[in-house]
Amino acid sequence: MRTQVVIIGSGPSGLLLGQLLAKAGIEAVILDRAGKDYILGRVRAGVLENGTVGLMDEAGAGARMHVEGLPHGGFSLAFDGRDHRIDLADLTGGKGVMVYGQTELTRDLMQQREVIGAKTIYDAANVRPHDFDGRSPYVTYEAEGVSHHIDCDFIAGCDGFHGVSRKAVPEKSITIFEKVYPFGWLGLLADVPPVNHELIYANHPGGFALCSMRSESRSRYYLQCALDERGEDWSDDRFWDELRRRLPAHHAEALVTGPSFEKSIAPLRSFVAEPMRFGKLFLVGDAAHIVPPTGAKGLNLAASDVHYLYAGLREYYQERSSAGIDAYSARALSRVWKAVRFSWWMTTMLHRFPDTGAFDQKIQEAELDYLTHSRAAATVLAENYVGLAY
Ligand code: RFL
Ligand code: PHB
Repeated sequence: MRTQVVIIGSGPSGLLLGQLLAKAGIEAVILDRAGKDYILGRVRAGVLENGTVGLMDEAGAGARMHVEGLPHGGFSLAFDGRDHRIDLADLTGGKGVMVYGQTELTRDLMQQREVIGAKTIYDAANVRPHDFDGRSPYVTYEAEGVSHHIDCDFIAGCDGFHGVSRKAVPEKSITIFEKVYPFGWLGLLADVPPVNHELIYANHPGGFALCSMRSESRSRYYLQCALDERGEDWSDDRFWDELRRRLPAHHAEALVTGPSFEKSIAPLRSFVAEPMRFGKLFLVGDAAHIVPPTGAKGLNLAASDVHYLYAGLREYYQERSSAGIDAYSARALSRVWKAVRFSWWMTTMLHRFPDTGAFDQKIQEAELDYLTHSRAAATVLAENYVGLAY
């Protein structure tokens, strides 16, 4: 088989790239080691920047998001028993974010891919990129015990943090930057109305808490937890009690609880692999970088990578110019590092670290106080939260 671009990974970055390339008349085959239901069963991000919304529209997959997504013009920082609203719209000249689950975004992209009849191979085993440093790259995989081989012009590694693309690059050609945080997030999903119409990021002596949502009737809540804790140790009652404790009293009283249908723990890390291009192989999204979820940037960074790569590939095929693909890594990384910094800063400001001393605690309190009393400081937060320009 031959195609123009092989995309490894059918998560949001692979699907978005595939859809945009198809719109530009560029043929791509997507390979994923998992099945469709497994991919759609993963509960992850929930906040989309305007740029991500725009790319979904450009991909022809934005219709349901505009009906069911919840546009938000602000969020709350809760500390010291009180709420402090960050008015995103006022601080950024009318911008905001869209609350729409990654699962739904992925479902919409998969559906559009079916509509246009583009090829996706699920449950592909032993997917391997080859010869991306040479002239004739190709990808091999196995399906139902049979080996396959796809020749292509380019390979897009959209296969997430644990994927095969980054690992296929010789160690000496790649530089890794990493920071692991000494805690995780315990997430819970339940069909109860959200405690507040906007998100609440809470800093509390007992640890960080986040109140988010998926719809008017489905809530997504998170609690900072120790790394050695297990989801099974947290009954629903224990989770709700702890969440109430970490919220200002008026929210704690208003919290509607109910049975959860998803509960999982995610470790927090910052990770960047440089560069993001190796000959004809491009790393995209989580395959190249991970951020702690505190800034809601993971999925949005995957989308901005796709934007730069798509622009480069379109230029290559339509204008016979390699300028865009040559600039891909530098362009993407420049935006990635700003989001890595923002996510690290939000994480540092809002969580309790096991080794936080009295001095660090005072600095955290001063930072939150400054942020909620200085328009200049709040503007810096808002501008990053809604997403920096591409
Ligand atoms: P994905 O979504 O991980 O998709 C990668 C796809 O590649 C496939 N794959 C392979 N296919 C073939 N061969 C292989 N060897 C393969 N290895 C993997 C996988 O099956 C999968 O389908 O990466 P992508 O597309 O770059 O998208 C990135 C986003 O998913 C990610 O940035 C966010 O979800 C990160 N993230 C969060 N981001 C936020 O903005 N807010 C959040 O609340 C949030 N929560 C999370 C998260 C990521 C988590 N992870 C990675 C475990 C919570 C969790 C638990
Ligand atoms: C979510 O809704 O899952 C969510 C929202 C904001 C974040 C992280 C996760 O910062």
